[in-house]
Amino acid sequence: MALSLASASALLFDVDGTIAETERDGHLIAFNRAFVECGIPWHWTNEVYGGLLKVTGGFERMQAYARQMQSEGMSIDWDEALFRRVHQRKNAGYAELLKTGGIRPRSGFVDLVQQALARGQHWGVVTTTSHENWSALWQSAIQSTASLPAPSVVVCGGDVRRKKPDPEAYELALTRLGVAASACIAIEDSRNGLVAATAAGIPTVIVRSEYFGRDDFSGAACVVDELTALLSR
Ligand code: XBP
Ligand code: MG
Repeated sequence: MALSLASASALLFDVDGTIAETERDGHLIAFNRAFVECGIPWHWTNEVYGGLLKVTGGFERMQAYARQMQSEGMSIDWDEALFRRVHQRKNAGYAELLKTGGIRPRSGFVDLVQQALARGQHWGVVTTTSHENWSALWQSAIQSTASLPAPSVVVCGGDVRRKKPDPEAYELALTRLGVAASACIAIEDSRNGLVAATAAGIPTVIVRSEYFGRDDFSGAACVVDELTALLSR
């Protein structure tokens, strides 16, 4: 791997799929439970969800699915307030699932952050999920397994007007950190994340994840199967 993590000023991590595999055993289960609780006649299979993940943001994902249903002649009345409630229920259910301890950081994540801190580097989080979901993951899955100092910067979906693949979230992280794009390394798992980070000028490492392993990663500085492969680089 030509890219050296050691010379970077900051490592910027995506969350879902990168820090932890949160989708299949977290968000997907919580979405389906929320649909039942709110009387929405939807059930997303693993396969359907895999396709829907091309849309970043859980609320936007529901909107995209409603449009898809409509185009297939299954008319769904899009009631914004109702779907906001569904999304809130999904997020509450996601936080409950995290408390049961079934989701853990990906192998190598904690070591990678500790290595960065030992080198005097910053670590940060740039995600399209919400602060609420990031906090739930941080408290239930990360702080409970390792004592890590909080990230120097956290940019979430609610902080930006345009979510990934738009570079806005990464640009905001660079501004808040006061660090040049070329001095950072982004660690992402999806094509959308790669496009967002590289459009902000940040060299990007891809770690393959459950749903995005076969995405087109051209433009990535390198692609690895696990975060452990980045240790000592
Ligand atoms: C992942 C996402 C998120 C989660 C759900 O983005 O697209 O939308 O699936 O989160 P990233 P919300 O990998 O960039 O973190 O329901 O809170 O949007
Ligand atoms: Mg991701």
